[in-house]
Amino acid sequence: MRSKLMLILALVALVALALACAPAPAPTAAPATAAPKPTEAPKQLKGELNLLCTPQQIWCEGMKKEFEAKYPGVTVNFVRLSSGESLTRLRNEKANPQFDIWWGGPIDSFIAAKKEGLLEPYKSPGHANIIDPKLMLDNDPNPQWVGIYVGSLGFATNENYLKAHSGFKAPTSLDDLIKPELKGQIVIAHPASSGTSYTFLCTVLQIKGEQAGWEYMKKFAANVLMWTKSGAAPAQNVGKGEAAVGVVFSHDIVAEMERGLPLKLTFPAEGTGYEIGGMGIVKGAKHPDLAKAWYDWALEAKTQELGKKYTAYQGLTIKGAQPPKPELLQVKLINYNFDYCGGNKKAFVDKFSNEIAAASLAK
Ligand code: S7P
Repeated sequence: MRSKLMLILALVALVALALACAPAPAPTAAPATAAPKPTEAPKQLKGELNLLCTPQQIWCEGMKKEFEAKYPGVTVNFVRLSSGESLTRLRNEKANPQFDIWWGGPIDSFIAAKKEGLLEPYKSPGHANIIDPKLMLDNDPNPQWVGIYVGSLGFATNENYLKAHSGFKAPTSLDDLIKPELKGQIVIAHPASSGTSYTFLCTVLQIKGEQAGWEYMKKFAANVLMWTKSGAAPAQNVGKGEAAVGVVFSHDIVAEMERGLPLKLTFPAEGTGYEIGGMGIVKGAKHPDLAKAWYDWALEAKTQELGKKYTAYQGLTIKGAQPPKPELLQVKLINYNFDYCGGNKKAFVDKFSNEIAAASLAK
């Protein structure tokens, strides 16, 4: 699976390069009755779309503006919530849904949402353009979620901490994170609120096996200074020098490095966990036509390429879309089992909250 994903991403990058270098086709006269381009906005689309947005605020704001520019009759109201919070919100609003579409955040939570009957099936024409439908699309005849990006977990280490501690090296394995020298020096989000942190938890359980994995998490928790709400926040905490190491999606670490924070990015040599960022229409959405319009639009190559404008550097899921930083997926990935992690999300989060975080927070 891992090597297949890397091969696919490499092929996509090659095709994109070939297309970029190809000579422009000779212009041809447009037929008098040319059909409108598929991306052209249907004039009748009007109303308010209520978007549950899980990626970073800057990207949510950017995509709202982009969609409103394409559909001038539509206003997008969005709330940015982390993955776990989003799931709780959808669960609590099941009888009277306030959101039309959920865009972004690892698909583990979408798989969990589907299991609870919180999503609506939708067969988008855009599904035909998914790079790897087996991996990136709900394999149900009536799919309820689709992948819109791909991202790998990394470690962010403060460069100044490295300079000041000559014997200390940036972590390159899970076991480096549980060394005594990192006591009180790690920041990560809480897996109950954050999809990033849940990806880390489920990565540990898969690499180590459940029993050893939970033992590992106890030792890991002893080194954690702070459990944040949002998954990307630890890159800022570490960049500001509040702790030595953060566990964050690598594209979020790179975005903070570009904003000038002194961070070093490393990966666990045994392989790292990764996310497929998801999207799904909320069951009982009050504006289903607008939700479908967003869904279709989000599966266009040009839309996916907008991410980099808003410092979102994930890999992309649509054929022909040029990934902004393909190197972030050229790392050793584990064979992450999304069904296992999505199906067990509630049980694993509850176990973590009751047995590990409670003890860690009581310190
Ligand atoms: O947009 C960046 C990103 O890291 O945000 C999502 C993240 O999981 C959402 O935050 P939480 O961890 O707080 O749930 C990722 O899907 C995405 O790549």
